[in-house]
Amino acid sequence: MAVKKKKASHIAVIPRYRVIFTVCDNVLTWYSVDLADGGEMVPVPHDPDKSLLGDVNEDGKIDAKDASDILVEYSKMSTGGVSSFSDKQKAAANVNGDDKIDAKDASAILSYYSYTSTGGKEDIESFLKSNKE
Ligand SMILES: [Ca+2]
Ligand SMILES: [Ca+2]
Repeated sequence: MAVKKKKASHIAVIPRYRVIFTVCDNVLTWYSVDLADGGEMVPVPHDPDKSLLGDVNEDGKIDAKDASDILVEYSKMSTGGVSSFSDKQKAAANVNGDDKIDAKDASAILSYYSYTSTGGKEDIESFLKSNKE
């Protein structure tokens, strides 16, 4: 029996980061693309079940959009609404590691975002650790 070639159902290109995501049978694969090197796609080892802490909307960046998604989710939950986050998004959203997704997580993401936009290089986990009050 011939093996059917699987087609990726989603391809997202994030030029700024030179990253391409493909989703094939619900498996997310990241490729880093070296534009200086003829645009060759190199798969990046990535565990599809592991979420990037703070990246709630899964676009590869931690920024104000993620914080705003958290606030929307938080207000939904606090008015008895149904969560629209996947388990992966919940894990990414709970940046301070308690068992709630709330305004504290959004504010931690915003501080981290302002840190990286002013040239901060630490990842969010070390950033939060060194900024714990
Ligand atoms: Ca994001
Ligand atoms: Ca939390």
